[in-house]
Amino acid sequence: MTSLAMICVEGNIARGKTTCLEFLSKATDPMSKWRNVHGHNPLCLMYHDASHWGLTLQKYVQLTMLDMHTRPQMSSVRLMERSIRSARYIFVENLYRSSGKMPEMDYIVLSEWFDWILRNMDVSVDLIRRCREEEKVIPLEYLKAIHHLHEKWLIKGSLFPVAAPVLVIEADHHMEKILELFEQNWDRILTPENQKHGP
Ligand code: TTP
Ligand code: MG
Repeated sequence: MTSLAMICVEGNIARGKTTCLEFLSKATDPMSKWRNVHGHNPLCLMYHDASHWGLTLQKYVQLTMLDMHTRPQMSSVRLMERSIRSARYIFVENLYRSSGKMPEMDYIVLSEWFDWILRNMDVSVDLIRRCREEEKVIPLEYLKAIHHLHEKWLIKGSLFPVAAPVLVIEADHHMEKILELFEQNWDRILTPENQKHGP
């Protein structure tokens, strides 16, 4: 099998990940699946009652992420919006620890699944590209909590293992400038010397 570069785009909610990836026409947005699984909307249910539906949503997010990490493809670069790690390290962590809305048992079950996947499946990553946001435009506590978890995980390295080098692209500009920065960094994103890191 030819070697495949695996790149995940991380960053706070509504910071332009989808727009950047659509611009490059290289990745699909997983969110449509979280809003419609056989006519049900687990994302909407989670926002209405996180204690009850958080586990359901995060189990489904984990499945869609695993599918995206492992799906066979011809191209030598796999570019993903988000990853199985940010679902676990940011959103599950926030539901359980920061907002306290997820029961401990749900957290443990999700974590056991996540740890099993890391041990038994190839979800390795070669590069993480992260949008950094301007704090003053984040009005909600939720976005702040999500932001701080990204900082702790990807920048300070104090939360969970970082699975790959992190390339930070400033996202506190208007969208045209962000797309320009994204294009400027495209060669760096695709450099073959990006080594696989684990886990
Ligand atoms: P994001 O992908 O972070 O948000 P986005 O697509 O709006 O961002 P961008 O403009 O940069 O493309 O998350 C989409 C929604 O899903 C958001 O409401 C947060 C939620 N979500 C969870 O609840 N759990 C998860 O594990 C993930 C990954 C997202
Ligand atoms: Mg998006």
